Amino acid sequence: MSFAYKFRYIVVGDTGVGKSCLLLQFTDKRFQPVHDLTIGVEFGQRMVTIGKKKIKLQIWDTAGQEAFRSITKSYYRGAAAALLVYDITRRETFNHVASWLEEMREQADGNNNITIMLVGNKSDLGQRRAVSTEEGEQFAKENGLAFMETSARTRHNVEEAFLQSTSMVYEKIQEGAIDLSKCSGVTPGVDELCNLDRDTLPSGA
Ligand SMILES: Nc1nc2c(ncn2[C@@H]2O[C@H](COP(=O)(O)OP(=O)(O)O)[C@@H](O)[C@H]2O)c(=O)[nH]1
Ligand SMILES: [Mg+2]
Repeated sequence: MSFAYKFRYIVVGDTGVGKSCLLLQFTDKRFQPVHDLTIGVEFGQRMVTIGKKKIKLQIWDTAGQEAFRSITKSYYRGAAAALLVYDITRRETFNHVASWLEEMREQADGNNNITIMLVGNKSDLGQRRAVSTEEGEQFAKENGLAFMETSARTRHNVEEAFLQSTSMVYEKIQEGAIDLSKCSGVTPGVDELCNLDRDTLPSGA
């Protein structure tokens, strides 16, 4: 199916916070109750519609590598958007958010325009909450991130987290704030290429 743009997404955060489950819920509308590092796929894909434009999201998962601190630079490179996930019931996963952010920005390779959404996952476990919504919001505000609390179990805000960040990337494209020739994580699709001036395209495109 044709699309206007393809956005490369990455999901980061401590092991066990629900990254693979968020991806599975978004692409497959399923929940995986057992934490199994080997279940992580390399990436999942889904088409969304923003305004009238079809946008293909290609979402990369760490596939368990985060547990061994062995995520490679190529994982971060050329990401249009990132979900930075912590678990609202485990304080230490929130404490590590700052170092994930630092790592992501270090590895971004001059792509300073990555859209980052801070995600407090497992909102269905409110009775075991160890990080307040306000703290999450505050951290996001101070660091220029979008913020949302989600549940990969109940699907609460899963769709919204992806759609809101996709809209943010799309707005940046509209404003000309994303340089498509750099490794921005945004690839124009055939739909969009047809609207561009053919003289400006590389030969063979
Ligand atoms: N209650 C609840 N459990 C969740 C949620 N998201 C993930 N889990 C559970 O948390 C564990 C780790 O999830 P997983 O996606 O493998 O974490 P990852 O290491 O960050 O990829 C699994 O047992 C999931 O079933 C959620 O929103 N609510
Ligand atoms: Mg995983």
